[in-house]
Amino acid sequence: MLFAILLTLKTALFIYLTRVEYNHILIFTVSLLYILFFFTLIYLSKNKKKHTLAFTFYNIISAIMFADAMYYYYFNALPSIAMVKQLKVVGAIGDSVKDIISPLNILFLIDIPFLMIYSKWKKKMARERKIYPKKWRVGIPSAILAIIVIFNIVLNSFGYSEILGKQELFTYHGKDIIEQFKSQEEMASGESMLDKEDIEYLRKRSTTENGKHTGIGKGKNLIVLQVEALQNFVVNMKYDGQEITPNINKFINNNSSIYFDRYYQLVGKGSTSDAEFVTNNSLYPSMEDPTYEQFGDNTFYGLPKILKDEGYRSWSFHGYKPEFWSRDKVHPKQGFERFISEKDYKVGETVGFGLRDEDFFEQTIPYLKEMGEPFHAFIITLTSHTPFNMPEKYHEIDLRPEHVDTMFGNYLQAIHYTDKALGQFFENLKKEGLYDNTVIAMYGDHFALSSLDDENKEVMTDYLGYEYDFDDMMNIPLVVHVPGEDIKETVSTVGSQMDFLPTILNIMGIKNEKGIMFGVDMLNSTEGIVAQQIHMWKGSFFDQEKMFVMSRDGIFDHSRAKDLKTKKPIDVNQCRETYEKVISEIDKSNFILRNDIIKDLLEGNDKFSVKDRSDEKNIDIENKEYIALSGGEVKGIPSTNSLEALNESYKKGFRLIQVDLQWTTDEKLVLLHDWDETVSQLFFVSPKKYSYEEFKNFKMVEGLHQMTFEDLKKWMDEHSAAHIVLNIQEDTVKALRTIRETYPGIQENIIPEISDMQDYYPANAVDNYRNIILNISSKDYSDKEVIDFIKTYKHFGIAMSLDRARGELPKKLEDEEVPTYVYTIDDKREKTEIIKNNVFGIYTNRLEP
Ligand code: GP9
Ligand code: MN
Repeated sequence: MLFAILLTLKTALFIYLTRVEYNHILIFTVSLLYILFFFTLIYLSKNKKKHTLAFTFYNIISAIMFADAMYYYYFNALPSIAMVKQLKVVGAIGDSVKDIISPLNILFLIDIPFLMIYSKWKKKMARERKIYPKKWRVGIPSAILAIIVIFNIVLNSFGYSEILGKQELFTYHGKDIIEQFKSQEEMASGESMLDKEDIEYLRKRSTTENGKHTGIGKGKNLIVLQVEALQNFVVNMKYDGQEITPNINKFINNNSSIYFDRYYQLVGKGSTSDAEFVTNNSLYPSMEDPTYEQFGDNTFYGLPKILKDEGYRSWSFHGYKPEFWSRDKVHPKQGFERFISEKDYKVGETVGFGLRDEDFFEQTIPYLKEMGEPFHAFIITLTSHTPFNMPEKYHEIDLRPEHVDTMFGNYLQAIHYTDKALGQFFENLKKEGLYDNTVIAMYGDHFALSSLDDENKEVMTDYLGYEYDFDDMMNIPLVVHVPGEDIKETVSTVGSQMDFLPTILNIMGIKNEKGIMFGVDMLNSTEGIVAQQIHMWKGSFFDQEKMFVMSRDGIFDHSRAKDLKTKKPIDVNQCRETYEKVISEIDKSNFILRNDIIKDLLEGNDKFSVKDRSDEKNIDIENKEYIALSGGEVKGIPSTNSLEALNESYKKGFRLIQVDLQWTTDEKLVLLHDWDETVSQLFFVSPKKYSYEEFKNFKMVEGLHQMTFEDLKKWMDEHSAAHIVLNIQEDTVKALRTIRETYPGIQENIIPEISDMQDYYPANAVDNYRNIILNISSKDYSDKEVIDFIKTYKHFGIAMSLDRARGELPKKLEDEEVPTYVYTIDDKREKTEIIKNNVFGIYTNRLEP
C-alpha cells in the first residue's frame, strides 16, 4: 500500500517535471491504473517473495522516472530504450549531466534507502503472520487491466491516441519497446515516398545557376570551422564594455565576409556529430540514434566527396578521441581522406575534455601545409564545451557578481577563450600564406545555453530584454570569408546547417550533380525552412517570419507560434501548411537514409536513378578506385574467391571485384587462384588440377563456398552494379571467348585483366570487352612500351606492383589519362603515399572503399 501511495505521488511529480500541459487528469489516471494493476497483480499472487517483488518494481519505476525526467529536462522529450546504446557518450559528457540533475529530480530516488529498511521489516511481519493466500486471485488486476484497455479504445476512437503514447509513462515505454522489435525493413518501407520527380525538384531547388556570388570562391582552398557551442548572441556583444568575441567580430566586419545572422542549428541525438553530418550532407539527421551510429555505413555524397571530384583533398581535424561519435569510421566513409584526431596531436594541458583549442589550432597548421592545394579542411573545435568550467587562469572577462559561477558567466569566459584561439589561428594562416587563397566558413555546432533550463532562461531573458526561447537558443552564426572579394554583407535569410552545402557550393562554383540536398542556397533562395525535431517536436519550424512550436501531445491546436520580429504570439493556423510540408520533407529524407538511396543514385542502378544507364557505354571509373583482390578478404583469409568473400566485399562497398579463373581438367572455368598452394590450403587436398565435379565437391575452410563461373554469373545478375575484374593466367583469350559465347552481353560487367599485350586485340576487337586492364607485373614492359601501347589502345587502367608505382610511370600514364592501379595495398599509410604518386586505384584485401 505504501509503495502504491508513494508511486502515485511520484507520478504527479513526473507529470510536473515532464511539463505536461494538457489532460493532466487523464494521464495521471492511466498511470495510476497501471500502478494498481501491477501492485494488485503482485500482492494477490501466491508468490512468496511478493514484498521483494513489489519493492523491485517500485525501484525500477522510480529509476525510470528519474532517468526520464533528467533526459526530459535537457531534450524536451522522453528517452527511448535504444538510448542505452549511447551510454558511453553520456559517460564522456558526465560533467554536463551533473549539471542538469535538479533537487526535485532527486525526490524520485531519495526514499529508496528508507524503504529498504521498511521492506525488511514488512517481510519479517509477513513471515510471522503467514498471510499467503492459497490461490492467485487475478480478478482485481484483470478488472483494472480491462479498464485500461477500454480507456485506450475510447481515446483512440476520439483521435486522442497520441496523448498517452507521448506523455504517459507506461504507455510511452510500452510502445517504445514494441517499436524496437520492428524490423529495419518495416521501418524502411514506404516506396512511394520518393520518386524521380521529387529528386529532380530537390536538385533544382538546391542548385543555383549563375546567381548572386556564384563561383566567387572557385578554385580556392576551403576551411570549414565548426566551433563548439558558438551561439549567435555572443557575436558583436559587449558585456560591460568588454567584447566577448573580438576576433570573430573582426572576421565578420571586414570587406570580404558574408555574415548569416539568422542561421540555426539542426541536430538530433548525435549533437556535434549531427551538426557535422547535416552540414556536409544537407540531409535531416536521424532522431532515433546519432546519425553516424545508425547510418554511418550508408553511402553519402557530401562536401568532401564533391570536392574530391573537383580535385580537392579533404581532411578532418578534431582534438579528441578518434572513436568518439564513431568519427574514426564515419569520417573516411564521408570522404575525408584523413581524420587527424587526438592521437595525432601532442596533448599538453587539457581543458574540458580534450586538447586545448589553442594547441589544437597551432598543431593543425603544419597538417594544412602538408595537404597541398587545393585542400578542404574540416576543423572541429572542442574547448568551449558545456558546462564551460575552465581553470581560473583562462578567465579574462570581468563578470558581474551575479554572473559569477553561472553557466552564462562561464560560457562567456569559455567562448572568449575559443575566440582568442581562433584569432591566433587566423593570424597563423596569414603568416603561412594560406589566408589569401582560402575560403573560410565558420559556424557553431549547437547551442550553449538551453532555454529549457530555468537558470539559463532567467539570465538570458534578463540579458536580452525579452523571453529567451528556442529562436534565440538555436540561433548560431555562419560567416563565410572569401579573400579578395568586396562583399561585406549581413544576410538575414532564415536557414540552418541543412542549407550550408548548397550555399557553399554556390560560392565555390561547384554543382552537386550526383547527390541530393534538402537545403537551399541562402544567397539565392528564400524558400528555406528550418525544421527542428529535437528540443522542439517534429513539425516545429522557423520560417522567414515565424516560429512554430508543435505541441508535445501531438495535438496541433495545442501548439504555439510567434512572430520572430515582434516576439508576439500569433495564430497557429497560419502555420498548418508549412507544418505539413516540413513533416513530408523530413520523411523523405528519412526514407533516403533508411534505404541508402544516395548509393543507388551514385551507382545509377536503381529505379530512382535520374540518369539513363543505357547511354553509359564505358564504365564511369570515378569512385571505383578500390579493387577487392581475389574476391576480397573474408574471415581474415585472403584470396578465397568464395561466395562469402564476394558478398562481403560488395557489402563493404566494393564495386570492382577481382576474381581468379582456372581451367579444370575437363576444361571448365572455376574461381580459384591456383591449383598448387591455394587449392591445398583452402580444401586440404593435394596440389594438382581437378575436374569440375571434384572441384564442386570440395569443402572449403571455415565453411566458405567455392564458385564455378556459372555461380559467378548468377551472382553478377543479382549484383548488377558490380564489375568483375577477371584474372585468367592460362589461355586468356580462349577463356574470354568461351565466357562471351556462353553469356552474350556479359562483357558489360567484366574487366579482363590481361598480362600479355598480345591478348588485347582479340579480347577487345573480336570479343568486344571494352574495359581492359593491362597488368604489367609479369612481363617487364618498359615505360616506353607501355605508353606507346596505350596510345594505340584505350585502356581501363594499367596494373602494377607497388615498387613500379613508386617510379615515374604513374605520372606518365596520368598525362595520357589512363589510371594506374597498384597492388597489394592493405595499409593506410602506403595508400596515402601511393595515391599522392598519381596512382588512381588500388588492389586490396583489407582497405575499404
Ligand atoms: C566530442 C565533441 C563534443 O568529440 O565533439 O560533442 P558534444 O557533446 O558537443 O556533442
Ligand atoms: Mn558540441
